[in-house]
Amino acid sequence: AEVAPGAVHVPDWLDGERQRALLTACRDWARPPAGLRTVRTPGGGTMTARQVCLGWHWYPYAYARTAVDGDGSPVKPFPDRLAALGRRAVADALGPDAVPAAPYDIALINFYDGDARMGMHRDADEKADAPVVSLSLGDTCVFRFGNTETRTKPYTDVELRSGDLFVFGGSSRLAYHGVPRVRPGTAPSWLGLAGRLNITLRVSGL
Ligand code: MD5
Ligand code: FE
Repeated sequence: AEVAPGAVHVPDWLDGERQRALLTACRDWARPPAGLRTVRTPGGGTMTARQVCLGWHWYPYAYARTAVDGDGSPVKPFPDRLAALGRRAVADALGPDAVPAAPYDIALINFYDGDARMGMHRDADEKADAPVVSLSLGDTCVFRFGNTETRTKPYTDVELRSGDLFVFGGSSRLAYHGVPRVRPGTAPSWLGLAGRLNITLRVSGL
């Protein structure tokens, strides 16, 4: 379903086997060194979703090659199979002509427990305008897709469930968005995940 120009939601894009395989890989990537961390914001706050990065390490508001706000270790490599997954996601959601020439080279993996949230923000730290690919695992969340001008209305709330794909391209690439709530206990029982996990694939342009 196209929520806005270039913003396409594809429910149930990942089958159960792929969801389980991705979850296993995410648990592995979350281990030290350069593993899961709490992100501290410049104002002295902390993000409630914890994060691990592959390829490039994101910190507010830039990218580095080491976990500069974690243990300082080199960031884990970005696997080729995630680049292939990113291309396939864009082709399925937006069509083959929308697949970027530059390879996907960043994964940001956010872990949400039952009361984690993500405030309204824009993703503007990449130097490329390639579509962002978002994959959800575990608990359902309310995803708030906003506008390019303000953090406030108008916005559209969409429920993202385990296995869903969302691609943000075109004029939606720089829209404000956030996760106002997670619905605890809604993950499929066969997945074995308490909480929600979101993987975004990005082109750094770096
Ligand atoms: C999440 N993550 O569910 C979301 C999914 C983040 C983040 O927001 O920055 O890690 S990615 C949503 C996204 C990316 C780029 C553009 C737009 C949404 N958008 O225009 O709405 O953890
Ligand atoms: Fe974002």
